Amino acid sequence: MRVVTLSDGERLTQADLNRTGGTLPAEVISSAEKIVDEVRARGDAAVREFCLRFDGACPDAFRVPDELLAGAADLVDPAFLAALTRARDQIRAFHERELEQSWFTTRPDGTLLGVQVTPVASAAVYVPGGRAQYPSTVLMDTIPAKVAGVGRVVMLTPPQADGTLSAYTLAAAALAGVDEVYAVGGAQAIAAAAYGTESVPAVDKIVGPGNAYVAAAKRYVSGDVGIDMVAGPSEVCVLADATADPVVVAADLMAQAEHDPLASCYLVTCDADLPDRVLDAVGRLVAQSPRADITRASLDDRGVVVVAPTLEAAVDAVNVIAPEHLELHCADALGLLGKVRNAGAIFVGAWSSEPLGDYVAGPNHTLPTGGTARFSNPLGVYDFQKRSSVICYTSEGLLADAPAVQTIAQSEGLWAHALSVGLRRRLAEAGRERH
Ligand code: HSO
Ligand code: ZN
Repeated sequence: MRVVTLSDGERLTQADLNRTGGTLPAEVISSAEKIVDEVRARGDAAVREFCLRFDGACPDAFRVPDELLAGAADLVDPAFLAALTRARDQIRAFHERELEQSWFTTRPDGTLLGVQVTPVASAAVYVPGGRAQYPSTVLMDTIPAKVAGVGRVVMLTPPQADGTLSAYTLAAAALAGVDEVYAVGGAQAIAAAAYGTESVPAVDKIVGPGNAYVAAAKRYVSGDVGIDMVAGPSEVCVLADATADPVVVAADLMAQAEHDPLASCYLVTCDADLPDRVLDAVGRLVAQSPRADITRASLDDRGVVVVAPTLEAAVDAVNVIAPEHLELHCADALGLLGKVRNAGAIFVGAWSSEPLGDYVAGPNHTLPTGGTARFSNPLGVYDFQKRSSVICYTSEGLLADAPAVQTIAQSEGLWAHALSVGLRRRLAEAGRERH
């Protein structure tokens, strides 16, 4: 891990961070866009070609039969099913609290104003295949859609080498309430969900993580279809003072590093002795990890230790990093919470291990990465809900507001705007005289 030591009054800068993992290479962008264009033009035939080229296998029919989906739970370990059921119930209970309700208000003249909240009609959940196949992500991406009331939730995921899908992914899909599953992955899956093909339905919103091609394709189709975010590699930032347990901190950094050689781990501390103790512990623990190579690559190439002169300066550094996950290992962790401005998820206190949030706590684990926590949110029910403004005037309300409309319309030179309310104004005045 690279060490950055801040002097008094010095602030962490973006240049101090090794953040390149989220940038999409130009070749990836251009080939993802070509794939999308081909699928949009030629439908299933193009999807089939890309499936064979990239996955080496293509099922006869992309749609997984409902019987396979329904029967998947019988094929997996009962302990896994019980754990996933616990996770499902807690994720659902948390997300139910996010449901936004329609609201209406009336003015004294009877005019009704408000917001009508409606779920998107259909959504696609993209689930990566290969090394990064996570049943937990199936739950995290599907449950908020179902809680929002999305009628049709389809899941797209690349087939395994034999053309089938893993029973674990299918069991998670069934448990989460996915309506239809398609064994299609990559940029071709995003294109199919965005524009529709003979066998894959077009949807209104596409969510879920994926490789660089999937990310580039999502960015390309966004606008024609809604997307959640363009997710980059995973990140954790541990903010620790002298009370932190170096072995626990080491384990938590490694829990993120083992995801991906491109994952970024940050240790921010105001205790100059802590980093060496944490790195010693990492050295001992990593030797036992079956994922030692990935873990070391991530920590060596992308890990950054920030030593700040005070706790305040350390918190400021955290806000500059704006990490996907933040853990607070400090004496007054809860007291620091209000000082954290930028983080996707905040794990407060030493008991709050980040993997609790990955799997079972309830909040979503699809989170803003690469510093985008400055302006974006965890995936939530609100990603599947949209709002329509509602405006319902009475004649009294019209009479009250018409003069202002006419004045503004005149200044904008929009004659028919003034006419539209002017006509009604005369009708309302006539009605008023009749009473
Ligand atoms: N930490 C990952 C989510 C995950 N971890 C899935 C395990 N499985 C990104 O938030
Ligand atoms: Zn994780």
